[in-house]
Amino acid sequence: MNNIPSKSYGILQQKKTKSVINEIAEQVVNVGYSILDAGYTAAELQSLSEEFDQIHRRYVKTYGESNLRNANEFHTIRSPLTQGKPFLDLALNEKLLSLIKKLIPGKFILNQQNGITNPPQEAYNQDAWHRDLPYQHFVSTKPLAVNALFCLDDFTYENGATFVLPASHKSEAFPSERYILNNAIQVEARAGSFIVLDCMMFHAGGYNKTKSARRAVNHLFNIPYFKQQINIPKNMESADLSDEAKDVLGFNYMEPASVSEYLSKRAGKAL
Ligand SMILES: O=C(O)CCC(=O)C(=O)O
Repeated sequence: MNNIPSKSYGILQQKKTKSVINEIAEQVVNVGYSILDAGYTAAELQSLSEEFDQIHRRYVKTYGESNLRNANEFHTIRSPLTQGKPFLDLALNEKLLSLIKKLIPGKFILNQQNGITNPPQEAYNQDAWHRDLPYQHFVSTKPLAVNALFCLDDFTYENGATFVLPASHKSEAFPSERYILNNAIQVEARAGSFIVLDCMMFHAGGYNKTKSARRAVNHLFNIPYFKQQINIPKNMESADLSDEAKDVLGFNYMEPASVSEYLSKRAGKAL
């Protein structure tokens, strides 16, 4: 590409961004995806990577390989944050939460966290185009949910880095086959970054042509009106959590079991 022009004319309004986080948010809003460096050191990344493999081995032992394969779940770890503190810390990553706050107005909760392995030279359950609010065909002026795909390994063209259809969060329907061929792009990213997507943007994992797995941890954050994929508060001790962590993990948004419980939660609230 040649130099991008820096001059302009006939412009009455221009967005101003004062920080990297704002620039990333601007890109997610406009084209549906961007990349955020999570800020981990090489040693922290290495320990997260080892913890991922350990949890995966334990998970397969607990739930059984044939059961997981039968459910098309063998390459996924559901809710690793309920199984290891490093994944809880990942979901509450400060830089990530400050970005999510800019993208989702008001309150939001973590809907789900999933460890994902794109195995070498094999199909897996994320290699088909989808939205992360699947089966939904609407557009909203503000994101109702945002996903953050943490790259445990470098995402490269060869190992099947995620494909996206830029700006597809702004159209209700899945585009035509020809449009997909002309507009799909692959997002390369370094290990230690989050690929952040408007959840309504169509995306798919690519085919991993290499001999090593491409591992990731996906997070979906949404407005508190959508129920969690797996109830996080019921699977976690809250004693050591900060108020903000409890809020993000959904402790304050569990549905009351009865009218009395609803009324007691409302006690002292003006609105
Ligand atoms: O593995 C990937 O690159 C895509 C993951 C994905 O599509 C998802 O978690 O929703």
